[in-house]
Amino acid sequence: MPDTLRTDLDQPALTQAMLRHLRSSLGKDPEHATTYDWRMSLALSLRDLVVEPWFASTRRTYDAKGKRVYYLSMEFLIGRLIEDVAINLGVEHIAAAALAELGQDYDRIVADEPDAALGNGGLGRLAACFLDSLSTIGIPAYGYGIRYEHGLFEQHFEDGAQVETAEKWLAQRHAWEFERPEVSISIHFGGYVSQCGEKSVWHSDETVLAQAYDTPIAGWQGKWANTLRLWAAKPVKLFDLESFNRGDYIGASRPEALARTISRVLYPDDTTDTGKELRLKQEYFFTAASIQDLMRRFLAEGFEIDSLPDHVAIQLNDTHPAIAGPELVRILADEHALPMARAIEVARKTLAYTNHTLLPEALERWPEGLFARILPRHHRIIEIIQDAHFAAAGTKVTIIEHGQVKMGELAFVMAHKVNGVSALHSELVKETVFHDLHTAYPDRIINQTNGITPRRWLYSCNPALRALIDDTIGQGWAADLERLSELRSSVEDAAFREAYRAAKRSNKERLAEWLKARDRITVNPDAMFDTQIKRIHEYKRQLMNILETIALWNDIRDDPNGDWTPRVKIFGGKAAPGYVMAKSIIHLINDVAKMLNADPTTRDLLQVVYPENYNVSMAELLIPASDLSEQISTAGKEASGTGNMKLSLNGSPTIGTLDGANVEIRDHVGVENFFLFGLTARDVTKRRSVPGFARAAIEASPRLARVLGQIADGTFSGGDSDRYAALLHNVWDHDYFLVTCDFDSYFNTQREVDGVYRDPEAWTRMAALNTAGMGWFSSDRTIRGYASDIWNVRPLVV
Ligand code: Z15
Repeated sequence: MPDTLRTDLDQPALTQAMLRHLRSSLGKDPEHATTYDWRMSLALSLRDLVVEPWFASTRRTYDAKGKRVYYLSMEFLIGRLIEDVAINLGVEHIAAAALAELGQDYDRIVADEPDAALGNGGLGRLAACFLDSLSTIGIPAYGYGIRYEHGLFEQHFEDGAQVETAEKWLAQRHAWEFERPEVSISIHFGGYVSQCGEKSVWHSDETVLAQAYDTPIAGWQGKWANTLRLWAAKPVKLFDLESFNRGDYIGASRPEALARTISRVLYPDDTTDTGKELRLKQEYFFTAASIQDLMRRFLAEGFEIDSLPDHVAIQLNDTHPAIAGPELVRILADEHALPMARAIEVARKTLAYTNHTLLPEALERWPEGLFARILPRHHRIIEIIQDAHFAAAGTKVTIIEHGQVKMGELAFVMAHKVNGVSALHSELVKETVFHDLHTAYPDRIINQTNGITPRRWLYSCNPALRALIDDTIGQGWAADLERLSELRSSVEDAAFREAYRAAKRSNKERLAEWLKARDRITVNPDAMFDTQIKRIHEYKRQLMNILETIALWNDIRDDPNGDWTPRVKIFGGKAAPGYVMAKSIIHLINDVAKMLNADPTTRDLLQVVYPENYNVSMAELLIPASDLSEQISTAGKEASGTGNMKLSLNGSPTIGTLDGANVEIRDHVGVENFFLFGLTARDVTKRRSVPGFARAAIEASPRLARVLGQIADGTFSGGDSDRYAALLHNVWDHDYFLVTCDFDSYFNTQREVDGVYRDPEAWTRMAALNTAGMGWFSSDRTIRGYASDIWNVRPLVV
C-alpha cells in the first residue's frame, strides 16, 4: 500500500468519484443535484484521498514508537476546507476541471462551504495554522478541542450597531469529520471525595459523555496527516421514558438538553474572561476527555507509566486547559497509584503552557467555592500542588489566593516550559505577569514567535502573487518559505515590479467585485486600500484609526483641491456581545462611514468600508487586496498578532507600533519598509502615571480636539449628542490605551504613507520587500521551534 498521496488521480477519476458520492452519499442524480449536493460530493471525494496517508501516518507513528504531541485548545478557527485540502493534495486544477465537466463552477462550490468558526480570533486561528504545519512537517500530533454546535456568532449591523445571531454550521452535514460513537468517554462533575485509607475516591454526582469526532488534517503534498479530535457532549441517558409515560414530554428530554449544553456554543469573548460556570465545565469536559483518551493510547502501547514524558507531549493553548495539570495528577496518583510527588513530577515533564496575553482581564480565575463544588478532587490536588511548589521553590507565589483559583499560576507551576508568542511579549511575561514565578524558575519561560501557514495565507488565497513567485524563484517555497528572500534581487527589476503591481491590482478588483455583489458598495481599485481587520478591542485602537479618518476628512474639506492620496479605509471585526465600549466603537465607525461616503466633495478621496461578519473566508479575500496594514495597538498590549504577518506577506507594508511581533516583522522586512510611530511599551507605562495626560494631549492637538468636538456635537449621529458621551468621557478622562498621546504621531506617519504611495515604484519596492522578508514567519518555523525546544520530538517525514 502506498504510504503517501496517490499522484495518479486524474480528472476522470475525480469526476467518477463525485458522481458516485452524489448517488450513494447524497442520494441524488446529477439532474436534481443542488450546489450543496455538488459541494458535498466534492468534499467527500477529497476526504477519500486523505484517508490513505492518514492511515499510513498512524501506522508509521505506531511502528516508530514515536512520541506524540497533543495540542489542547478551546478554539480551532479552521475556516473552509475544500480549497485547503485540494491545494495540499495538489489536485485543485483537477477539481476545477472535474466540476466544469459536470457543468459546475468551482469557485461557486468552494464559496458554498460554511466556515468552521470554532474560535474567536488570533488564538484559535494560530491553532489551525499549527495543525497545518504539524502535518506538513510530519510530527505525529492530535489537536483536541470542542465540537461546538454553534461557532462564533454572526455579526449584523442594524443602523450601524452590531447585533448577533447564532451561527449554525452544523445545520448541514459536516463533510470532513468521522463520527466515532465507540469513542465515548465519561466525564464527571460535582459530588464529594472520600478517604479510603491512603486512597482518595471521588464520588461525582453528574456524568456526561464526551463523544469523539475526527477530522483528518493533511499536510503539504499529502505526505502526512494528523487528527483533529473534537468532543461533543452527550447524555448518559438519552431519554427519560418514565417522565414521558407520565405525560411530561419536556421533562423527558431534559437530561439530553442539559448534557448537550456543554458543547452547545463557543464563548464569544476574546482576551476577556467572563468567569461563567458553564465555561469551567467546558474546559474540564474537553481536557479530561482528551487526557483519558491519550492515556488509553499510551497504555495500549505497553509502556511503563513513569515513561509518559518520553512518549507524550501535551501543549496547553493558553490557560483554558490548565485543569490538565491536576487531572493528569489525579489519574497518575488516584488511578495508577503513583506517589503524589512522583505524579506531579511526571505530569510536569509532560505538560507545557503557552501564554497569549498580558491583559489581566484575560487571565482566568475561578471563585474557589464554585471550583470546589464542580471539581472537588481537583481542588484538593491543587492545594497539594501548591504545597509542593512552596517547598521546592521557596516562593510566596500562590495558586489559590483570596478565595480564587488562579489558572495562570496553575498552568505555569505544572509546566516544564512556558512560552510567550513574540520576543517582546516573552520578555514582558518575565517582567510582569509571571515576574515572581520567573525568579523562582528562571529557565522555564522561553519564546516561540508565532507564525502563519503559507499554504492558506499566500499560496491559496493569493493565486496571482503565487504565480508571480513561481515564475520568479520557481516552486517549492510553500513549504520552505525563507526562499522568498530570493525575490529581493528582483525588486530592482522594473518588469517584476510591474507584474507585482498587476497581481495586487487584480486582487483589489476581485475584492471590489465582491463588495459590489454582496453589499452594493463601490470602491475604486486605484485608491489605497488601508486595512484594519481583527477583533474590536480598545487596546487594538480601532478608535484611533477612525479619529484619524475624521481628521483627514476635515483637512480635505478645508482644502478640497489639495494633493490628496485617495484611500479606502477598510475595517473588519467583531466585538464580544457584552463589550459595551467595543460596540460603541463599531457604531462610531459605521456612523462616520455613512457621513463620509455621502460627502460628494470627499468621497472619491476618502471612503470607509466596514463589511459585516468578518471571518476567515473574508480575511482570505481582504488580505491579498490590501495595500496598508494597520497594526496600531498600544505598545505592550498585543502579545504577537498574526494578521500583521498575513498582510505583510501579501505585500501590505505596516503602519504600526513597536508591539508584539511588529518588532520582529520590522527587523525582517527592513526598518525602511515599515511605518513606525508611537510610544514604546516603556513610554506607555511612564505616560500613564502622568496625571491628566489625556487632557494635556488633546489640548496640544487642535486636530484631535476638533474631531472630538464633532463627535460630541452629534455631527456623525444625526445631531444626537448623547450617543458617544461615554466613549468621549473615556477618551478625555481615562484613555488607558493612550489614543490621545499617539494620535499626532499616527496622523503624521499616515501623511508619510500618502507620500510614498503617490510614487508607485517606491511603493511597489516596499510592498515586494515585505513579501520577500517574511519567510521566517511561516508557522513551520514556529512548530520546529516547539518541537526542538519544548516537545523534544522529531519529524517522521523529511
Ligand atoms: C486571543 O485571540 C489571543 C490571546 C488570548 O489570551 C486570547 Cl483568550 C485570545 C491572541 C492575542 O491577542 C494575539 O496577540 C496573538 O497573536 C494570538 O492570541 C496568538 O498567539
